[in-house]
Amino acid sequence: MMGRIKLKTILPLEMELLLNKAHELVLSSEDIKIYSHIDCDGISSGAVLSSMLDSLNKEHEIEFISLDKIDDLELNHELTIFSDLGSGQHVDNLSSSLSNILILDHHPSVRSKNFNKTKVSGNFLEVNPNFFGVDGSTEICGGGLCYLLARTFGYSDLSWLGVLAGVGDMQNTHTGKFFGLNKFILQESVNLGQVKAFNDLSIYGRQTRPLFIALSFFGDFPLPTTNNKKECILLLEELGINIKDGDYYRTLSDLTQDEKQKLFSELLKMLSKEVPRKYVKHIPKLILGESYEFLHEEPYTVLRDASEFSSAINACSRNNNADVAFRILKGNRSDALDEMELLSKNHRQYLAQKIGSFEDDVDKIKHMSNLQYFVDYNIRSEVIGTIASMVLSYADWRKPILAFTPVNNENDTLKVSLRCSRLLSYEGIHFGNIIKEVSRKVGGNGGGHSVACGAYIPPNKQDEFLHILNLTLNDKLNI
Ligand SMILES: [Mn+2]
Repeated sequence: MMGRIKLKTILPLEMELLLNKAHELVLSSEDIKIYSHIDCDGISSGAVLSSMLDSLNKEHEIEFISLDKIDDLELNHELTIFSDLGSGQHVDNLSSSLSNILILDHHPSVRSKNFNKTKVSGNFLEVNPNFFGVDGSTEICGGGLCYLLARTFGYSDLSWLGVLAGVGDMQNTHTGKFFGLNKFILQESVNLGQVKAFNDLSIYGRQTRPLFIALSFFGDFPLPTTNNKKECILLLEELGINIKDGDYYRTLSDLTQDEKQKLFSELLKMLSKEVPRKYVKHIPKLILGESYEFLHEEPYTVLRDASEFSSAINACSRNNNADVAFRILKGNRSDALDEMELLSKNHRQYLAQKIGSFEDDVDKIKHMSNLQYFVDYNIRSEVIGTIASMVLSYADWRKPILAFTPVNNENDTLKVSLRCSRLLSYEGIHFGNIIKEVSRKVGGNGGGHSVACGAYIPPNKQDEFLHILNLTLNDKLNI
């Protein structure tokens, strides 16, 4: 299925040398602290590093943090590792002669490759793929980098975590599959029999959601089936696809190849009707993609499918329980799993309740010429992006949607999340880069992916931010 890749053909030599230095630094340290990002990629990164250090019998502590906490850290361990964060921050300012610093991050760095380390006390090692022409948004994520380090110690069995991290970080979103170093890591986990990779319909909920429900959430823009389970049941009946098998509702993973083919053709027809002709060529990318199954996990659980697994991890982290996800990633399949189920259930209920308010009142969404937005101070900032994605299905898919909510009760910072249909990005627009520029202009900071990104801005700058963004998008949105 996959063309074989040799690591040495895709891993730049300089990066390999840096990883070897990182290897030495870890080996020579006895007292280690890890700070990792509090999202799926960051928690997976932490799980890789912690498992690696366990195997090496190295004392270590781990903490999952958000980016705004970094400036206030005090480093007092022999070695401090920053994973999935650190590059975008001036952690070099935190250095002290007591602590060496290792950064394993794939985000754009505030430093250059040839950063002058003379002002830094102690060792300072930054492993960042972007320094070496490897794209940190599509070719490797934080978890992947941590895996490459673990691999230098021979721990190939952690490769599945690199796959999960990549999915969680949306590294495969644009093309529907992994390539570069991500593909290499995938290949290793496939060879070990940990992961099965296959092309499939990209309908979320492959293992755990009844198909007719999964289908009702499908689509980058509203379809007759969107948020309409009755229509979904009718559609499946028309296609001759049974909804149930005995007493059980069938999931996408139960469908035969023939049934999937029928559903694919139907979705292709439905979606193509909804978009301007020049976008029709992109439609298959919205319906099909590579999917990843963890073969050591039970079928019909959220752990079996990589995108369901990463959502469950996000449900933990967004409810301040990164530790639960971390324990599961390190192998706990008992109490942590129960906790995750409960968190996921509460998370879904919370989302449903918040979305309900948009069903009742579509006027909550305000429209400008090139964008649409809503402000809801009752939505927790950790989930505002998730809600924005869901609200997009009630809004105009031709424009991005933005959502505003305060970061905390002090009301000193406003969080903005932006989401849009992938179709917009296929024509070359990258909202992560745009929001970075615009937020900077109003004294904030931001960034992210082409179709999912965000920013933090001063609370009194909302209107100015919207105005500048709207202007910036003139001539860019030509859908
Ligand atoms: Mn990441």
